[in-house]
Amino acid sequence: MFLLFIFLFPGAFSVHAPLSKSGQDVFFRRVLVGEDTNRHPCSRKCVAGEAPMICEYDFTLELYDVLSKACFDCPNKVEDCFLLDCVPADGVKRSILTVNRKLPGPLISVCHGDKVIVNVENHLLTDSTTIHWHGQKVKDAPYMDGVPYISQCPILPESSFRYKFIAEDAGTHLWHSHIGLQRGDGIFGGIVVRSPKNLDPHGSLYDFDLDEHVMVILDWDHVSETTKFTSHYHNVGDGKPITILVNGLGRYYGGKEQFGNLNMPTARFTVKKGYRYRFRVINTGFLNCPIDISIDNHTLNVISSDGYDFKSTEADSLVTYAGERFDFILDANQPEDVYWMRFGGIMDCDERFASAFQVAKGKQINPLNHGTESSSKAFVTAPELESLHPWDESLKEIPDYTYYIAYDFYKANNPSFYKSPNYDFNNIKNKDMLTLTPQLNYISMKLLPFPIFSQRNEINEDLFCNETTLKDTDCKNNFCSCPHVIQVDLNAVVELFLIDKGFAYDANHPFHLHGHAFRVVAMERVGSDVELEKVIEMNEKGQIKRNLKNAPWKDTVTVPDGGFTVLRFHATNPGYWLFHCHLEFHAEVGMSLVFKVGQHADMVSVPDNFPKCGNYI
Ligand SMILES: *[C@@H]1O[C@H](CO)[C@@H](O)[C@H](O)[C@H]1NC(C)=O
Ligand SMILES: *[C@@H]1O[C@H](CO)[C@@H](O)[C@H](O)[C@H]1NC(C)=O
Ligand SMILES: [Cu+2]
Repeated sequence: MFLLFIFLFPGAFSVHAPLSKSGQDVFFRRVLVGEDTNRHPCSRKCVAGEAPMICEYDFTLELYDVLSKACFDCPNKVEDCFLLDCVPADGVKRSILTVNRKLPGPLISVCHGDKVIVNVENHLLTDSTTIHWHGQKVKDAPYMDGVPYISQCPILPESSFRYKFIAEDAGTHLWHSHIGLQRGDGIFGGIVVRSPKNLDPHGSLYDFDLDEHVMVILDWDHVSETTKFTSHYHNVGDGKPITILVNGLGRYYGGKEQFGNLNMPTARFTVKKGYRYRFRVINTGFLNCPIDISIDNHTLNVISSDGYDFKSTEADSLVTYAGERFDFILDANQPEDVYWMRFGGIMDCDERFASAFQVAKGKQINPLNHGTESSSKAFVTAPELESLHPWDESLKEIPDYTYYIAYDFYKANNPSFYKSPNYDFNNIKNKDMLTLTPQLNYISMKLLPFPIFSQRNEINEDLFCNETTLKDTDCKNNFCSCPHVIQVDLNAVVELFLIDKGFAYDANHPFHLHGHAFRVVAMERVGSDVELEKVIEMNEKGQIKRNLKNAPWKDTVTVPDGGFTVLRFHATNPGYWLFHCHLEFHAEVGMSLVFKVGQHADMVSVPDNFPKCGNYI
């Protein structure tokens, strides 16, 4: 639904004072008390040639609740909704997980090259955790990538872990828990890595780039994600969120019994007439609910995605998928007034907010289920966004590897959902109780019980699987689940075909690659469904049109249902890197695989005292 105002009030905007130049690394620590009013010293004007800072944050993970004691009279007294530690959400009480009793958690706002330190303290009582820095390649320290059983062991309850990485990837990013179902319950926040404005190719297009214009969007429900998950996979529950939150605020339009919640405050962004503002959008959705964003009486001048710039592209609306980030410029050129910003759920989003949304007219960027096959001028698809970054080897004519990764929801007798002989897949008479399994090349990912990067000396490669090792196994008819690892040589250029066969339902899977960004060179919808063989044939006959000139860089991308997206990445970061659907309900049932880039000898060594784990027999 439509949750925001833009206020065009003269003077109602703030500019941060640049910090004094220190000349050296300065060590700052975020004070927990009063952090809402005290900006972290690292959130500063970024100036070319200034020394990087060390930016430390404390993250305390806890079980928490919407409209807790800290909220006093919220929403009857709206100011109370903004008290420290009050999580108002959409005004419906439920159990949540938080970092520092905030939703979203703290924003990490730093300059390019700063060193980020995050002290994670896990007080989740029974859950372990890890935090992933989505968009940062952590090249110097791949064991800081925050993926359980790949880069590190889970951080146990009542334990702590200190993450350290260099903010080497400028742009709009996010951090989130990478374990189980914690992200959708609240363990997430934004990361903004700024470059000096005079080095930004779009620097002359905007006047302000403020932390208060960062927008974190999350689909939302009134039960915990675990409840939603078990009811979906073991019962008749759907996977549709009932509303969305923008910067932790929202309204539920669910009927009379919820009427009081129409008083809930929504996110508001203040701008001053006559100036141009850079907005940074982060979609951290966990369900299959892409969000279409538009602003009444304004256009969006979209300039970058996932930290990479492209030619500025003016549009009436912008679609974002889970895990994606987009930056746009808002020109406050309209009369002073309050304008709604509209967030339309355009897929498996609850009818109550999907139906309230009118399909935006005009030009749309990153549309759902469209590729370059459409000649409509109304759509700008990802490969048509013209990168401003120079041509590089990833766009060479012939890649070193081509992999086809085809997927769909399959009628697999998956022991996670069924049990033979009592209620095996074929015994289920009630169609509503049938759960199909999303798989990549008919394989469900099963991780090893120890982290394959940090404990790589313990790996027995015979346990890894892929299409080659399974060539004599009938995974179409027998459920296959194993550590799915694809090996590529260091510095190779890899072309990936992601094929959404689209026979089962109309779904949408945004894919995210760790450790690398990729170029989106092609995207096409073939039909309402498509077989892998058809796409291979199209490729072999030279029928696939690639943008090898200036395809945009991204790290998360959509694939049209019944079509494909073609990615190119230059495998320059040695390690084990997860590649997965960014919908939590899919990733957690195995819709992922791992790229092993280079050999163990190429990989960064792990600190001696790095935590270890594994089975005890
Ligand atoms: C916004 O656009 C609508 C529809 O074109 C128009 O009726 C309205 O007056 C505009 N609002 C302002 C404040 O200009
Ligand atoms: C499949 O896995 C095996 C065993 O780890 C490995 O030797 C082989 O290179 C892998 N194949 C591909 C295509 O990555
Ligand atoms: Cu998915």
